[in-house]
Amino acid sequence: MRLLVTGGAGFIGSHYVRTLLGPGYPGCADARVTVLDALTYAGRRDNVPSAHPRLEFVEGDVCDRRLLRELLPGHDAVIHFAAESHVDRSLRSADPFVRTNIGGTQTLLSACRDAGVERVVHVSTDEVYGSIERGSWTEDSPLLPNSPYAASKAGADLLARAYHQAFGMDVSITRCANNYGPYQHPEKLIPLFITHLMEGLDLPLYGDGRNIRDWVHVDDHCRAVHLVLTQGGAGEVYNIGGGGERSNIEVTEELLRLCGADRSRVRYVADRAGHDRRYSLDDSRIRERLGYAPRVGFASGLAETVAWYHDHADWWKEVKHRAR
Ligand code: NAD
Ligand code: TDX
Repeated sequence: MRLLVTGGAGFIGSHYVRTLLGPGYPGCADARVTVLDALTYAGRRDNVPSAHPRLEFVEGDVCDRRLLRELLPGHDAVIHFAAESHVDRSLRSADPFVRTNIGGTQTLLSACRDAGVERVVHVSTDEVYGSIERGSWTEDSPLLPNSPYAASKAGADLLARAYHQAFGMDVSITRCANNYGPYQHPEKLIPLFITHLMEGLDLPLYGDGRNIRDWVHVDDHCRAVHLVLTQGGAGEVYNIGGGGERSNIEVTEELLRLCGADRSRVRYVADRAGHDRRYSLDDSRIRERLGYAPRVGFASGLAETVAWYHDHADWWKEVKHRAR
């Protein structure tokens, strides 16, 4: 099997690639991987091996139709992780989000169709559904995004759906909850707070800190994406949950405990514009049809993540200070 992984130098894409080239996934021990990544502020070449007999790394843009035309032939499937991924950045400037998330997805889908690469997994997010006070979103819930990031991902989802409906392409869509784990950019809540604690800085908690997210370890997310790649239905959408709903203040308190700090380090700051109150997914479809269940408990996953950032200060310092 030969796979093209877009965004394979980012947090989740690189975890998927390292797993494919390392321990592997069932039935994919010999998979050859092409990573296509533009190496924006969020991507790092050394998040994946510098040389590996089954890896080809291409620095390039998913909006580059000519490059895709050259690259795609010979691949069996595409796993599309590449995106602008941070909500706060999308509130400051939405243009790169529309360009990469909507424009890039359209260019990729169209190039796949031209090249006869019909199997595509489009990696999306629970944020496309918007906020939910009670209950959980199913795959049939309406898309009601509340940030430019979420709106751009919803647009990409609709394009992915349309390529299946209109052209019969074998496209599946995944919508996962909040990820955490090693190699996550320190702009996101968990690594930002871990690294701030290590640097002696206060923790900026937005609003009243009671917004709720469901946390999924990146290893569980990637395993679910791979299940969808190998067993998912054409045109199907799969929610991926973690069973770990927590308020931001609860996550913060757990991080303070793991890092040996106290609540005096928390600083309540102005709320994020349009801040979604709660995300919650009903992921019974992927559990019942594909046998998915998260394996990493939040307490142990978070403790391992804190330990990883403690052991990899060179990695995050470079990433954190380059992004400013
Ligand atoms: P990330 O920001 O860490 O990585 C994104 C990668 O895409 C980077 O390597 C970047 O260089 C690359 N990229 C950006 N623009 C590109 C372009 N135009 N062409 C080629 N490459 C480009 O993001 P992440 O957290 O790893 O998220 C990966 C995917 O998973 C995204 O599609 C995101 O929407 C989705 N997702 C993320 C989460 C989460 O909690 N992080 C949850 C659910 C879904
Ligand atoms: O400094 C902060 N203070 C704070 O209170 C930051 C960065 C975040 N927060 C809050 C906002 C959210 O309620 O923490 C929560 C998590 O924030 P982020 O880490 O920015 O994640 P979120 O906005 O929930 O989006 C994430 O999950 C879904 C990813 O960034 C998306 O790519 C993914 O689609």
